[in-house]
Amino acid sequence: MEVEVLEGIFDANEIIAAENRRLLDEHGVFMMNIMSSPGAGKTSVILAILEGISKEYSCAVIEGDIAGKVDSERIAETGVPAIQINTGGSCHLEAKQVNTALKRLKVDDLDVVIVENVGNLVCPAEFKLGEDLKVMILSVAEGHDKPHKYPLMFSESDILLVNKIDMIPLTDFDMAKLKETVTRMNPRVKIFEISCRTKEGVGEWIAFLKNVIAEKRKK
Ligand SMILES: Nc1nc2c(ncn2[C@@H]2O[C@H](COP(=O)(O)OP(=O)(O)OP(=O)(O)O)[C@@H](O)[C@H]2O)c(=O)[nH]1
Ligand SMILES: [Mg+2]
Repeated sequence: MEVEVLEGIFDANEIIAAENRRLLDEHGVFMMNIMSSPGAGKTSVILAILEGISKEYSCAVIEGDIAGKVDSERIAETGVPAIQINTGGSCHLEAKQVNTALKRLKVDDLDVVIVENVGNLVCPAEFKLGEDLKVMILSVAEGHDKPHKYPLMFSESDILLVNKIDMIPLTDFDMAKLKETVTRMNPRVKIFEISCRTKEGVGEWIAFLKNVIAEKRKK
């Protein structure tokens, strides 16, 4: 009899990610995985998304953090259900944690699930969760050289949100250089320049997202 070998945690994770995907597809639910370094603006972007779509779609948020429930409390204040996962030291979310959260959230009542991954530019890029869309955020204060240092995150993401553009005058951030590097690494990536503070560019990003969600729900 042949013995099946799972190549460590990555294969095991992919099997559960595929199960998450099946569960979401069965119920026509769209799930996005939001990733960035700590403080680049994940929770701010999620609040902006909820403001833009939660009247039209029934949404829920899964918050991943090493500790605490600060972010899930910020989401819950808006009236949108939020589940906090504390990884207890691990620097990324895994598919099995998301699977547990999805079962608690009762996906048949939902249209959109937004996952805020743990703040980190390395590990979250390696673990599929079963998402429809991988969204990464880079804030301008982090510098335009980050794709050279964290290539997997930039090449795996479907969307790059360059956040905090209101702060550009205070930095030496070079948008043209960033875009050139990222599109060389990942020609299919779609880039939006936004500020969650001034709301510049946010409308364009939300309009794009609404189209992507509507496309999935048509299927
Ligand atoms: N100036 C400016 N500040 C912003 C912008 N977006 C977010 N911030 C601020 O940046 C800080 C971090 O934002 P969060 O949304 O909490 O970032 P996060 O990525 O969720 O942080 P962690 O969950 O801790 O990794 C907060 O003080 C926000 O108010 C922006 O576009 N411009
Ligand atoms: Mg956050």
